[in-house]
Amino acid sequence: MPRTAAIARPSEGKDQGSRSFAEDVRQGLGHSGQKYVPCKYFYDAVGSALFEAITLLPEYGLTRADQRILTRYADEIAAALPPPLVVAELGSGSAKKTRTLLEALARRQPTTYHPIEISPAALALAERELGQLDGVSVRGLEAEYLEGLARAAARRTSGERLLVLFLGSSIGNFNPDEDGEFLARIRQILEPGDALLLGTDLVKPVAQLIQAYDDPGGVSAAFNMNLLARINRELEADFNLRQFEHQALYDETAHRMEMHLRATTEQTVTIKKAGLVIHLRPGETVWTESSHKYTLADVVRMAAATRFELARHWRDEEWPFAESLLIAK
Ligand code: AVJ
Repeated sequence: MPRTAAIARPSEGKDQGSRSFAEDVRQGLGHSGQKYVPCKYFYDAVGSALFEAITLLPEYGLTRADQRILTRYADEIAAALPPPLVVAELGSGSAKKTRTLLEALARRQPTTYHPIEISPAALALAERELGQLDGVSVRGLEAEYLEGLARAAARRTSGERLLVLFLGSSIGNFNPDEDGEFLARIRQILEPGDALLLGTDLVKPVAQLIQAYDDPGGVSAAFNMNLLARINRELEADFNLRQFEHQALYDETAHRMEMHLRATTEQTVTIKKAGLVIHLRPGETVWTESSHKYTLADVVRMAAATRFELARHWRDEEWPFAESLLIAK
């Protein structure tokens, strides 16, 4: 779906697969207002490894909460979904947290699992992580979310239902409206009776969120900063990383964590392969990620607006997080 060039926010961007890294950087950094880069570009081999490290941080409780729900309720989730079932996961990453659910499904009958990833490094991890499981055949798809999902849907045989996993609150990377729009586009690919298991990080105290996105050891900072390093490597740019700092802030009105890279000095940067020269004022930021936080009411509203029925949900209390099972109507 076309988005206007005037959007001065870093859209999640994962479905603009037709546009290249150079073109997206050219648009986002060449923007006359707030500069931005779509967050999907975090995930090169270095960025994917740094994200895996973030998931291990004591301050970043999100992944463990997601994992606890999937482990604790794997059998309940499976019981809500009649076989035969094919599983497709949007942005599987290493797929570590998907294991227990696949095991629960495969105990009933052999299950095909399609991890969908733009990062070949992450896809290789997923294949290694789950390729050995009894009763699970892993068929990875290196693709953007919706393109991969369409391919997974096309491969199923008649009678098989599709279970789409969109875990880890990656939906939070979309701007408001775009999240519902994205669910609607998933729904278009699905048949009635197919399902979507949607992970959403819930609103929680600001101090807890800031720690999670700005851990004292600097792993989140390195993850964010790697985006500039990647632009240097792949687009022949000359960002001096030492003249930037990581910034994580919470917009209380929008329920949104934001990550920025803040120029500490005035500077001029050339990004050769994007055909771009930019000037940054001291204190000016490049907006690199939005991570929206939800209430259950938000999930109910999104489901209702997109021809899904919210069948069940499970919550983690230690780190407020919800897993919602949506059935296509
Ligand atoms: C993978 C998008 C869910 O927003 O929490 C972690 C990515 N960014 N630390 C998130 C991320 C900074 C993460 N998601």
